[in-house]
Amino acid sequence: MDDVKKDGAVPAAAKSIDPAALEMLAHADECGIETAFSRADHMKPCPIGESGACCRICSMGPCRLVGKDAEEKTGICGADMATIAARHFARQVAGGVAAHSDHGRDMAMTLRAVATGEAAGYKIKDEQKLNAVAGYMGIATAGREVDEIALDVADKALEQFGQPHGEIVYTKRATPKRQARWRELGITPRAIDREVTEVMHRTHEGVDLDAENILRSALRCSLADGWGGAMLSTDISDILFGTPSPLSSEVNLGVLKSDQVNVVVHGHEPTLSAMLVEASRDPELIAEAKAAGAEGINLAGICCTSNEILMRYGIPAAGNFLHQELAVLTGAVEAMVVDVQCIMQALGPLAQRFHTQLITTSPKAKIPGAVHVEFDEHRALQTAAKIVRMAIANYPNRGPIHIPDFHEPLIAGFSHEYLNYMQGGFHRGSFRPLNDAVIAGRVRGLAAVVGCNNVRVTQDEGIVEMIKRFIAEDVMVVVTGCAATAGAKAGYLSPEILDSAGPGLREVMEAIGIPPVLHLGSCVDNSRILTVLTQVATEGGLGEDIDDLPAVGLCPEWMCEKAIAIGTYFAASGAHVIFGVSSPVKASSEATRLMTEGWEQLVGGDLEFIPDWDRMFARALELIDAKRAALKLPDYDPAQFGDSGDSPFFAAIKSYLAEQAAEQERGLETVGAAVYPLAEGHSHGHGDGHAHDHGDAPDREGA
Ligand code: BF8
Ligand code: SF4
Repeated sequence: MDDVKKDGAVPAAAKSIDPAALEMLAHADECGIETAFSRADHMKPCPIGESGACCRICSMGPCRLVGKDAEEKTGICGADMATIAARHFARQVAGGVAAHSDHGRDMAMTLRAVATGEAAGYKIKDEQKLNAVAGYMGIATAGREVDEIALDVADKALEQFGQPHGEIVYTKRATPKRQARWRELGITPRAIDREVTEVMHRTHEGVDLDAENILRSALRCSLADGWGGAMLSTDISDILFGTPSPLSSEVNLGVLKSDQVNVVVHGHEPTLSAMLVEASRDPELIAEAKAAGAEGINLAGICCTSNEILMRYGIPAAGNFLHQELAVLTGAVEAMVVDVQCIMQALGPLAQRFHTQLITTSPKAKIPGAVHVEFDEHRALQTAAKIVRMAIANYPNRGPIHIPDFHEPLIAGFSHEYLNYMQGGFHRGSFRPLNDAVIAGRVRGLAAVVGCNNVRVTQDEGIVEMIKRFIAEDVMVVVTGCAATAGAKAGYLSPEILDSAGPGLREVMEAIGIPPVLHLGSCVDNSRILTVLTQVATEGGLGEDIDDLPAVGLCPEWMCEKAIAIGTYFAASGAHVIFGVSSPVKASSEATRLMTEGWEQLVGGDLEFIPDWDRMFARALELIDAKRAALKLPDYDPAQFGDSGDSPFFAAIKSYLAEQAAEQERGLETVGAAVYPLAEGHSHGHGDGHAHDHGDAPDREGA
């Protein structure tokens, strides 16, 4: 943000590193239309609220502690800066946990409806995952019907929200050391709703007034997300829609089609978007689209619902959070279908300036200017078909369109299960090759680059900078959420990117057969990262727990409360976490100290805020190398590994993609196909009902 002009406006070129976004922002200017990017020029963040120095918990305030001696001041009730900042932070955690976990609850309700035969259109697509989840929950599987097991799993999942006694069952999936530490500190989460409620209670006026204690409750609450709501969400989505395995697709606004009915799904839950996948492939509806003058129906996604259907069906991603308005601005979107979270109210008035129908679908989320078509899992397919028909009927209303011609190929669809499989085969899954590579120093460490876009920083810049620098330094990267989309738009999720990886990382990724940047899914799928890190920690040779690992979590462009909840549960699970943008507790040196040194002592992980990309990256490497030193691993030395050249494996992917590009030139649809060399022999279905065992031709159906 060094580029802010005197009038507060950010120069156009500094708004995004994505050429598609810049083209659309210029187009918006020509049309005289505002976007979040231009509104941010006229709306500076309030420095008091931004730094955590504003308390509006009761109506004697709002109390704002400002000035040089702000940290010596108190609010009217006597609350000091540390309490005020910690209280606000804890409420952000609770907000994020509530959002993710309510999503998880909806998934459990859908699973229950499927198990009882009330949700036509859905089915259990991954029985293996169902059995694994039943195992974690202590539910018997031997000799039982799938629906019986699924009903018990759904009920057990729902119990996690409000059980009166005990601990959240998935906390048992953490290392024994971690579980013991949580118990000792009294931060093992008990029930999801209870932890959210308790934070809201403690941070009510006049309850918990000790910043350390407030932040401890935030740790506990966040764990109810990471090892509760989010993890349940991921698992149940895998059960219902299939555990992801690699497939190819495309990303950016150029995936919208000038001659097709474009339906864009935006939001978070896969229940609706997965049904829209089915509807958009329905021959009857495709015929109706053709009758309306279109060549077909094109489904694309924004935000995390996009990640859900990208990971399992290869549906292309139109973009991340800051692309939502830009998609409508193309004039080519017949329907934008939204459910919950990260949906800007601005879409309402914006859609009205185009022919785009904005369709809200959740009873929890309505928007002025939108049409509401309520979705419920009992009539899912009919609702999806109705929505697609609305889009088709809208196609003739199109005005001029402007679709920027930017679309990048990408590989997505990595899951914990798939990584296990790649490293040990289907029956002897393992993380041994990766652990050995880290121990030897071929792979310097692991980094998760996750989270949002935020209009206060150049779109995608921090995310892409971190990914680029990490892989060049032989750090393996996993990505989720809008960060994954950012990385993909910049080309970092394409196999070509192996050429940008350091020599050690390159050699190992070729040997294991995975790219250096792995798309693990949506934001609830950050729980996959917890599972991966736990397995790396228990595999042997890298300590015993997550806080022993040379690993960091980064959220360069965080925007919402969910990101804060995620950062906090990673810290509570032992990871060092660095966020960008600005610190919501900056005003309090005490709260800042508690969340860094304080949490490191308590849980081995911490949460820092470093807005500068160079400093963020330097700090991340420092943390990785310090863990390597503590484990007495050899120093990382890039010179000791040579160029390995292309493995036959990657050569196969490259020729596959080249072939796809050629087919695309010939006008054939190729996105959404299984990445064959990667998926070969892997027996998980893609959730689209087409398992592709052993060496079939790539699955082109539905593409
Ligand atoms: O849950 S990364 S902007 S879309 S909050 Fe929202 Fe942030 Fe995107 Fe996904 Ni996650
Ligand atoms: Fe002010 Fe205390 Fe009320 Fe907060 S709770 S607004 S600090 S009086």
